[in-house]
Amino acid sequence: MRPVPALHPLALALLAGFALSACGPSGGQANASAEPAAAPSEAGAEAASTAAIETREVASQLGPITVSTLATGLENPWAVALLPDGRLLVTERAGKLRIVGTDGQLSEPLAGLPPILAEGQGGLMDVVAAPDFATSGRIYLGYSEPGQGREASTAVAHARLLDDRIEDLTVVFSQTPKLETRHHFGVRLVFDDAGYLFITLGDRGVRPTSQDLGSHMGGVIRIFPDGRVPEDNPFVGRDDALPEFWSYGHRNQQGAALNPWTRALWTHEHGPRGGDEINIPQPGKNYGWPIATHGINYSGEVIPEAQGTHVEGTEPPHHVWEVSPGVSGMAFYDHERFQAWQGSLFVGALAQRNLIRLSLDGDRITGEERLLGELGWRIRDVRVGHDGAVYVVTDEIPGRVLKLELAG
Ligand SMILES: [Ca+2]
Repeated sequence: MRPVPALHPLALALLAGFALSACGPSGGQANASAEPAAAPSEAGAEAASTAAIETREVASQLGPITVSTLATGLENPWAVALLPDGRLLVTERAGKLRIVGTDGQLSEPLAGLPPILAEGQGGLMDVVAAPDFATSGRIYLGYSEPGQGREASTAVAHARLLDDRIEDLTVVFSQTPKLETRHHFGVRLVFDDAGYLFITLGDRGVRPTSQDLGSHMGGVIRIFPDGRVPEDNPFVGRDDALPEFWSYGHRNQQGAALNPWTRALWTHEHGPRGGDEINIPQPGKNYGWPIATHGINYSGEVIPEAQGTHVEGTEPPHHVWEVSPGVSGMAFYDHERFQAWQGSLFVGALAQRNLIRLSLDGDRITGEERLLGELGWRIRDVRVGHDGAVYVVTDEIPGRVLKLELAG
């Protein structure tokens, strides 16, 4: 069992001021603002006296988009999962998991989480509902798991979701070896139609590990939902490789989704300075990092291991941004509600502070539009809801859960 962590003073302040910005239209709850640094144009002083959902309209190529703030006051929210019953699950990197109820109420942090190393880029990251959530109540969490001393790794666990806690937590994957670095943990979780669980990882800031099949770093992992390794994984039976690998040579993958039309896994990854990529990972293939990259180091120096943008034996990216948006979160739009968005791929941008909408023709990317830029927020995650709305979280303090609907 994990001891209940002491609340950070900031968290206490936030909680004290938090009365749920997200009541329904008839909700009468008073709302003390949880936005100490809000600009005058934001909720600011008005938020202290309003209980309604805050909405605004932004322009786009396909017409105005209504942006509703469903929750605010969050600490670096990282992922939003849409549950079949209409509730939302939201992670905060600091190690909290909350429910946004169908009445718009934001819950207190749920109890029962595993030990989480919330430092640097690590913390509680992804959350998804299991494919059989409606009957099992099971969710999957991706997070950084502390080890001995300063060591940590990315790990994945499932648990049963109750109203105020999670129960029966079981770790199904733990990246090996554990390292002392505090960045490039990945991680996104995707189930395919056959029920396999894909886990996207990062290189933990130790570049050569991405080419080392003896360490999970830089891999796309494929396992059964209970952690067992499928016999048909590409490296099963090889002495020099861990059997959980699906593909390798990735840098830091914070976006992944199942293409709803081809049913294939798509992922994206951060380049260093330049060279953010989309890949369609194939079994056993090498996606090149760090020997093949379109990017250079943040210092302006070349990557020491890099041999060029394309290297024999490695797969070129399906799509590359020569200037890095800082990609995080990925969602295909396949819903009848907003026909104009049908066939789009949404990707969040952290560094460039907007939401990317890519147009697709089959697998081919034919166009790009940037949304929400005027709001100035780092976009950490994007998902399409069962209601056809697009849900986004902002990597800020206070961070928000946003709902996007195309007007008209
Ligand atoms: Ca690559």
